[in-house]
Amino acid sequence: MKRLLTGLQPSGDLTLGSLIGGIKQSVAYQNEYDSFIFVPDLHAITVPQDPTLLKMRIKKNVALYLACGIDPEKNTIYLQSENLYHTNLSWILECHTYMGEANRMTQFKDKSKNRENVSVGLFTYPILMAADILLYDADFVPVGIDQKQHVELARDIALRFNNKYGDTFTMPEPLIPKVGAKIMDLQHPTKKMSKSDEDVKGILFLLDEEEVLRKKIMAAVTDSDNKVYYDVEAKPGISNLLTIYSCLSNMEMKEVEEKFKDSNYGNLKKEVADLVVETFTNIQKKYQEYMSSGIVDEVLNQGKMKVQEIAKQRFEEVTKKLGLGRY
Ligand code: AQP
Repeated sequence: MKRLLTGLQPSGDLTLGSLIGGIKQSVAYQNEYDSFIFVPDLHAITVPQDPTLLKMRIKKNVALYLACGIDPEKNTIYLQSENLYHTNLSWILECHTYMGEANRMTQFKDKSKNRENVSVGLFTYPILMAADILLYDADFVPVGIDQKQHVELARDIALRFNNKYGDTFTMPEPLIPKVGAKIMDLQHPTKKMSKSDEDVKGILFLLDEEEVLRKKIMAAVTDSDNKVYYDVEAKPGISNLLTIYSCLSNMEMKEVEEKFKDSNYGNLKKEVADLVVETFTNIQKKYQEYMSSGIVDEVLNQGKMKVQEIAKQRFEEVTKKLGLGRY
């Protein structure tokens, strides 16, 4: 069975973008693939974090994975920092990555913009992501379009390593949704909706209350021609709302455009808000149940044992090939 792997960093509360770009794809494929989903807490500390909030978000992430439909019977669920092989392998991969390759990562350029004291960890983050993927022989990695480049870097490093030391790593492939590969900020529709942005007016958090969700959607930035159709260049705000509707209703974009072709912007926003509220309310109910049960620790304990065993074997194979150690 092919393996699929995904993770959503607890750098902020999960958003509609996290749901559509990451979790939804894993849910859709969990019957077909051996699915791994983890909490990349080591990635979160590439930018400053409040330790109390971070600890809280780790649990919230897992409860939200389950509430969004990740089945613990069909998925291996684990916490990155509980398996030290991720960072150990990352170092080895760093030593097989060229500066030029790392320098090309556009997400680093975006995330380091307007930020003081950027950490080296933020720069090398894609290499840790390569270790996350290559440690477990992942065949597929569901990602939004912004992370495609990171999966390609993992492929390049894997190929280089395999060529030099013999067949070791599986070549991963990015799985990018046809629609919704980039959900945009409602206030800045040419910018990705990101969970750690300080201005939260354009971000739909999975745990936002109904009133807040409706307010944010009704205030979404659009344009002035009052015609509803999909055109990302000319109408980024409206196209984003249509994308959200298409992803949450599972309707093709053509059908969504047809449905709203005679609507004004107010009606479109109201229908998007209704659908978002319905989706999020269901998730929130389940989330509360999972948070108050012991299931989060249960699944993380099970996942930890399983992945440590797999990672140990892979890491020992790698160190042997490199000539590290005494035996
Ligand atoms: N807005 C989005 N649209 C589509 N996909 C998205 N993803 C995140 N936001 C969107 C996808 O979700 C997966 C997990 O991403 P992540 O949380 O580990 O990292 P990220 O891409 O850095 O997400 P954020 O929200 O932008 O986090 P911060 O603010 O901390 O940088 C990935 O596949 C991602 O593409």
